[in-house]
Amino acid sequence: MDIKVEDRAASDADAAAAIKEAILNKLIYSVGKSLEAASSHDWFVATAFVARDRIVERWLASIDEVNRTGRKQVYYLSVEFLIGRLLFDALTNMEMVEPTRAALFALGVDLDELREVEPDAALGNGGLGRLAACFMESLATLSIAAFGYGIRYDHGLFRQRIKDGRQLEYPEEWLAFGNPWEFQRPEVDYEIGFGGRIEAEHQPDGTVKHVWLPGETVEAVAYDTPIAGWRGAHINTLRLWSARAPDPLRLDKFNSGDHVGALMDQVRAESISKVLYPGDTTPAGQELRLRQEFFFASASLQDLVLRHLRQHGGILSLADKVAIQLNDTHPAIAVAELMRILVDLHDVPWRDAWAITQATFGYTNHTLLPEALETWPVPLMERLLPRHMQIIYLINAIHLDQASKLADSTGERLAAISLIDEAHGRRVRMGHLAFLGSHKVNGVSRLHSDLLKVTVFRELDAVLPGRITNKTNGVTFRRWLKEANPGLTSLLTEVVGDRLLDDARLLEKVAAVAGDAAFQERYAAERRANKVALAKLVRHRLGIKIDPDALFDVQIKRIHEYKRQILNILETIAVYDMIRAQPMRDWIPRVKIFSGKAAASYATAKLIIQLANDVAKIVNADPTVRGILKVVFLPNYNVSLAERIIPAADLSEQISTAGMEASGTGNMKLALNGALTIGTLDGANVEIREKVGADNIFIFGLTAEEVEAHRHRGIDGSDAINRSAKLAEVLEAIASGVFSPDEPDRYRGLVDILIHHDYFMVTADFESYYEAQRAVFRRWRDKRSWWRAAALNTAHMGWFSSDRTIAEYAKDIWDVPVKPPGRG
Ligand code: 7GP
Repeated sequence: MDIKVEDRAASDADAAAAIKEAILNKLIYSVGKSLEAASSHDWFVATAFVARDRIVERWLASIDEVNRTGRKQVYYLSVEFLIGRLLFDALTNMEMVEPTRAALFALGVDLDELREVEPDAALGNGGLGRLAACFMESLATLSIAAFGYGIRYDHGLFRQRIKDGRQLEYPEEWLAFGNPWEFQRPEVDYEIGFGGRIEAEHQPDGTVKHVWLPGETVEAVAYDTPIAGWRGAHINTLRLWSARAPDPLRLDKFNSGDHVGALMDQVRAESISKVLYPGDTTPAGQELRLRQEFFFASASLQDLVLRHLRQHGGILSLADKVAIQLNDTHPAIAVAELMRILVDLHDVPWRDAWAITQATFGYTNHTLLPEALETWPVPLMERLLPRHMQIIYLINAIHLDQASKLADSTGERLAAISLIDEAHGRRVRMGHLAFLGSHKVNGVSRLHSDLLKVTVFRELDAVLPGRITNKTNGVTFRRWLKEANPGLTSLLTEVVGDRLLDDARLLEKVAAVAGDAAFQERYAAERRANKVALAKLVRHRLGIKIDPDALFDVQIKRIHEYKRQILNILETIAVYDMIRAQPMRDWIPRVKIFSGKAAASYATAKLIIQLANDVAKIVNADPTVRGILKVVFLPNYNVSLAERIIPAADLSEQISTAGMEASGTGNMKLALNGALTIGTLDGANVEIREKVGADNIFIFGLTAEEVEAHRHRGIDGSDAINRSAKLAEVLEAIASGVFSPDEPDRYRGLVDILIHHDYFMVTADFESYYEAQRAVFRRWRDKRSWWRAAALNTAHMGWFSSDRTIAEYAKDIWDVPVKPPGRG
């Protein structure tokens, strides 16, 4: 053993001993438990506190440094932060995993067991929320001074259970046992107004000052979670707002015997931060949603303006020192709120205020789906936010006036770019407001950004050219490579060196060994270990036995018609039929793995879940396909489950209708971990193909342009079905109740949609998808070729690190410097 190694061993042992002491201390004095009485949860909390202490030391130093230098700060406003579990994020980025493992081991506790005890913070639905979480990590890693601002929902995304094949929703309770990562800041508390009236005060200089007198106020209280960057280089804050009533109860009512009525105001106020995405099918639900959005946008702006004034004195320098990114339209009301703060509260002239606002905001769009582009009824806005509605009218008047002076202006164009949609009962277009109030608007993949210019923002782009730009998404490799797949990460580190997570582009070096038999063997061995672990999980949760040597074919994401889980199910059934027809052929054993949640009110998506489960039931019970085909629907998809499935996936299903998936980020996580992609030319798949090479990805189906043309001709699926006997047979089986013998008509409606109203082009793409799957099989038979392709996927995915994405935002949108991570 050379001296250096000995030294390191000694210092590791010292580190472990120190952590052990610290954990014991926390267990006794902060958790209040003895060694003997401690539950796994107690050990988890004690360990989290130890990691948090280390983070806090650097956090305070980071805050101090930012204050001292007065450098520009980035504020990321998002109604979703899908952060998941934080223990391994904290330990990994503070480089404490191994000593902590050793320390706990010495105490008779298994770190991996503690990992499972932590609730999964599901403060988001899907891609948009997880992206915000990856961005927070990369912002800290690149030492950008940043805050994440969002809502501290008491209940995150619902817990999904599957009963008789159907999705049931249950409230999620991530806070039931407390949250060791956060700091409540009762002193950081802002008043948020709603309703009321506006007084116009005429000033001596002839101007009019508007004073908003809200009819109702709610308090926003801050809860801070420190977010550590890689190697603990810099620590930022995730500040989530919780709603409180100004008065905890009406004592007069209470004493007069109305015990429930006394709490009404409190219940009404606190409902704002009660649940993520309250159902908005009712007017009351819509109003609550708008209240949530204004609540967190206003609290965040009040907070950052106050910080700016303390640090820099005057409000006029705001745009030099502050960049605010709007994560989709949910925080878009912030544009009007900042104008109100500047004009009404700080007496900034309108034109200057507008220049500051535009220079400060950037807006990221995450979807082209028209139904997801928010609009609010004008009457609701007028009632809830009367002053903001006035401001929106004024912004709009100036905007339309300028546009009307352009040479090619038409009435049609003005109607299209107006902040008010007059065609659907007068609604405020929040996407347009975000667009106008920002200096840059970005899509999240190249294709998506290009499509923005010809679809939802076509007219605005014509009037305000150059504002739309692209920032292709990325994912943090600390979580999605190292934490999720430590075995593969060590192997890769051997090849590229231990700066892998500092500079993801180093992964390119893996390409040189991708064809090497010895390397492939080790790569495959890591995959197999992950598949064995997933098989164990499936067995444990569902009682289904799956073969780790089968091809794991994985589709994990929200359930939505455009994501086309149904296409995957149709192919499954087609293959199932073929195997039954010729059971003795040399079939490739395959496990189809589905996981994902459907929005509670989205009936078709829920029916698709049921179909997947019904098919699973029939297939898994059929002795003819035993050992060849299994179908698994893993309930309650969340970040932690993704961390288990992704490293075990062989094939990644990214099969959305082209032109509909803004980017996708699961596609990146899976390819990074060496799954080969089967996908359409949609979202970031296009760029993934460019990076990994067309030979190492299975592309099929209509392009976005072809989908457009096809839809123009009509969306009846009959022709496609008539051309494919396989497809016709599969649809007939589903429609006639083969998979729902207890209710033969269950899927007739679903099949009718495919036949007569196939907006998502399932039937049009079926044959080409089916053929692509056969190409997958052929490649799988040639294991050398498969593993080479898998390794090349890993090698070429470095560009999809969220460090790269964030560095681009920093340079092109926020104008802040980045400091790449690394030792020293
Ligand atoms: C998602 C997009 O569907 C996905 O393609 C993208 O990768 C992700 O955002 C991150 O950019 N959108 C949402 O999650 C969402 O809620 C509605 O969009 C606003």
